[in-house]
Amino acid sequence: MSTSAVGLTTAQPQNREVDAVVIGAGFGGLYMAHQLREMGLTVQGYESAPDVGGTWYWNRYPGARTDCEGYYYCYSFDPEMLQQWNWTERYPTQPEMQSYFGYVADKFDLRRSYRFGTRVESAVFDENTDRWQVRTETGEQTSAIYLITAVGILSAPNLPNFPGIESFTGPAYHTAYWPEEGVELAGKRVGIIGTGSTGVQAIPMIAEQAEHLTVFQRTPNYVIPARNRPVSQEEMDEIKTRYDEVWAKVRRHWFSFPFDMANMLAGSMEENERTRIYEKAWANGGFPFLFSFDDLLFDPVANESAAEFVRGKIRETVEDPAVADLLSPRYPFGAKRPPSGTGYYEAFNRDNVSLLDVAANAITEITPRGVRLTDGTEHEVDVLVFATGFDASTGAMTRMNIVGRDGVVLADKWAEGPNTHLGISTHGFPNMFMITGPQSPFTNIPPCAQNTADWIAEAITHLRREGASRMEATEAAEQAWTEQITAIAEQTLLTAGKDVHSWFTGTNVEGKAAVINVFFGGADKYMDICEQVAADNYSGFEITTTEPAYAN
Ligand code: NA7
Repeated sequence: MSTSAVGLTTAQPQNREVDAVVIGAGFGGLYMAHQLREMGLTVQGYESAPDVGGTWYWNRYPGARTDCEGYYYCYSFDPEMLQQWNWTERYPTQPEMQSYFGYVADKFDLRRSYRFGTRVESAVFDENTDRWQVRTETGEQTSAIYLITAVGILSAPNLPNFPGIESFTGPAYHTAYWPEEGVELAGKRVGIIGTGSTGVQAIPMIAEQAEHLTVFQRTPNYVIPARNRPVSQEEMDEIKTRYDEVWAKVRRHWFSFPFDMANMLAGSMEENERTRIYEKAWANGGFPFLFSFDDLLFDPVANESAAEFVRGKIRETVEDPAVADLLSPRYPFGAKRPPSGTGYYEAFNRDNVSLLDVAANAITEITPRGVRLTDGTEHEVDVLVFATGFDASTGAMTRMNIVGRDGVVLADKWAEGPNTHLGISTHGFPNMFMITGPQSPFTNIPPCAQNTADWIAEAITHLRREGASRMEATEAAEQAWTEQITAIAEQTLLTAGKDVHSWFTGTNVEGKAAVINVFFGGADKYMDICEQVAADNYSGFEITTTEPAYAN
């Protein structure tokens, strides 16, 4: 097969052969497709959304915006792009992210390699040909040597199985499938279930539009004020002069942020001084609050100081003490991913917002007119919003029918939790590479996704150079990686709230295996490990050099 054709147009015939199939047109997939094309491989991309953007295509709910600042929540691979693109707000909105993806896709002519509005139904490894047979829901079939999944950590929506959910007579939406044309909320009684990062962004916006908003809260969150603001051209121009430094810092940071570590410990600091530092971080806003001290995620005393600081802010902001108490988390700060909010706690001071505790008084059913709780009360709403999160990390992978060697189905293999080497490869699934896969770090995603795509591109180059037909994680390596990520997570407080539903541990989805899904050793260390593995001739991977499946 020729590898000289670069990219495929959407007019290609069915049942064709390509070098690589890339699933997903978000940060990971788009860059992977670009890289593979640059290497001279033929690429077919599939994306279920009608256009590029991945999670940013789908999440159009009111208030949807990034929690990371735009200037480092983006690609860094192209210096020209960094100089051309201007962010207009500190935390870009969904439409601004969508424009950014459109800009990137246009610049590198990436759409021609994708089939949009096309969901992959199955990918089956054919051991006779060493090729993946990929089938879409539209019946299209493509075979590829390499299968790269870039399906996102948080992309498979979680809709809890509430009895009676089908009976609701009004419009109901999961936030991840918010209609493009928007939803008319004015004059409506709206109910929202869920107060994670999504609910936290949506609640103040919906409260401004709806006649009444009822918030069904199961677990409160530690919400840090985002302090969003416009970014002036002067500020953008200044940022552009120091992008090299920005990316160098990102590479060295635990969560891929362009910040230095605090070099301060809250656990041993005198209280007044500690409070002064928290106040400063609170005024600055956003994720950096989490990094105001280096021990917040490790030392229970330090952690409680941050937790109590936030609880104090909630008491200061929320006028009704009972509501403030209900909004105050009791689990360790960071055990659930802390959201950034704009006017979140303030929204609960509005006359048209009410907060219900569905931990103490759980939702028993959705009725035709609203939501019924354990105490029998029915809360009537005209519109129901499910901000109930995602079957994170593994969901988007296991919902596809991926079948590896010996007929092993990925969903079965991972029934008790995922096991991978580096979050990139799993034993029994040769030449399948995952970007932001389970057991990879949860960080500022774009830099990490880009880094992993680079790693995969290098690995594929290595395979082709060696004339190798298969590469997959060894069983021993993935067992070691699984043990390592579990041990690391247990050293942090991120898993300390064992009773807290969290997508970090799979406990947010009913019936899902409760295991740690994320590498919490730091994105910087993770990238070091990946580099070392490559330098060690891909240690932990089995590379088979049999009859090549392609002519080089
Ligand atoms: P999250 O953070 O998983 O939040 C989901 C919310 O939905 C959370 O408040 C849940 O309560 C609530 N939920 C889920 N199931 C139920 C049931 N059965 N009853 C009541 N409440 C329920 O998802 P998000 O979309 O907000 O954010 C996901 C990530 O996207 C975020 O971390 C960012 O990285 C971007 P719970 O806390 O489980 O008690």
